Amino acid sequence: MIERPPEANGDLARNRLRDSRLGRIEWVAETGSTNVDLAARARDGAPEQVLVTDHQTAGRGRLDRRWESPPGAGLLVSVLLRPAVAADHLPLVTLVAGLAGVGAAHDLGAHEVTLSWPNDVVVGVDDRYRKVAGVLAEAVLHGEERAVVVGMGCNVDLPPGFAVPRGNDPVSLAELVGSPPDRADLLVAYLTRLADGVARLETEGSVAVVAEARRSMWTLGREVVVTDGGERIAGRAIDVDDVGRLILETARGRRVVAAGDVRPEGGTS
Ligand code: BT5
Repeated sequence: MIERPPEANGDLARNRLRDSRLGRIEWVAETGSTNVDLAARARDGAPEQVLVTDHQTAGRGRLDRRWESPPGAGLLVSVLLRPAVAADHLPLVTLVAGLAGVGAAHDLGAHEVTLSWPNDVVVGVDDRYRKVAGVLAEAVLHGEERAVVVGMGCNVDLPPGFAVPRGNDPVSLAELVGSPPDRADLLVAYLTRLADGVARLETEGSVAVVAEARRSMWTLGREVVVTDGGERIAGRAIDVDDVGRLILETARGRRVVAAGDVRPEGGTS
C-alpha cells in the first residue's frame, strides 16, 4: 500500500524528526538499492542522512543475496551513519539497527517481534521463525574517514502468496497487527530508536546494546546451526559478547562466532 506520494511521506517524517541527528530524510519512488546509493554518497563525504524508497529494482541482502519487496509493500530504508565508535564496535551497529527494528515493530503493536542474531527481525513460531525484516550494514572507508550504511527492509503489507528463496518465510506487520501500519510512522519509530541506540553506543560503549540484545533475542537458549562460509557449527546459543559476537556451547566446547547465518537445529526457516 502506498499511503501518500513519496515526497509527502518524506515531508511528514522530516517534520517529526526535525531535531534528530537523522532528520535529513529523502523518500523517493524507486531506485536500485538505497544501500548502494548511500555508500556512493558516503564516499563523496556526505553527512549522516536517510534514504527511503517505495521500490528497489536491485535490493540487496548479505552475500549478494536479494531483498525482494513489491512496490509499497515494505519500508526500504538506508541510513548513512558516521558513528563515533572504535572500529571493533562497528559490527554492533547491525545489532543496534536490528533492535531498533524490533522496537519499532513493538511501537506499532507487533509485540511478538524479536531479533534473530545477527540481522533478522523475526517472529518465533514454535522452534522456527518467520522473517519480518532484515538488516544489512556495510562499512564504507574513504581516505581517513569511515562511515556505515545500514539498510533495513521491513515487510509492511505483503501480497498474498508472496514467497522468497532460501527457505525464509516472510511475514508482514499487517498480518501481525491486523492492518497495514503507515510506513511514515514506522520510519519515525525506527529512526528514533536507531538514533538513540547509536548515541548510547557512542557514549556508553557496548554495555546497553548487549544488555538489550540479551533481553530481546530469539536466538539465545536455542539449539542452532550457524553457517559461516563453508563452516557449519551446531550448538546452543548461550550469549553475546561485548562486541556483539554470538557464543555457542558446542559438543567440542565454546565457540565464538562473528558472522554467519543462524538456523534452528533441524529447521529451514
Ligand atoms: C538481509 O539479508 O536480510 C538484509 C536485507 C536488507 C534489505 C535492505 S532494503 C534497504 C537496503 N537497501 C538494500 O539494497 N538492502 C537494504 P540476508 O540475511 O542475506 O537475507 C536475504 C534473504 O532473505 C534472501 O535470500 C531471502 O531468502 C530472504 N528475503 C528476501 N526478501 C525477503 C522479504 N521481503 N521478506 C523475508 N525474507 C526475504
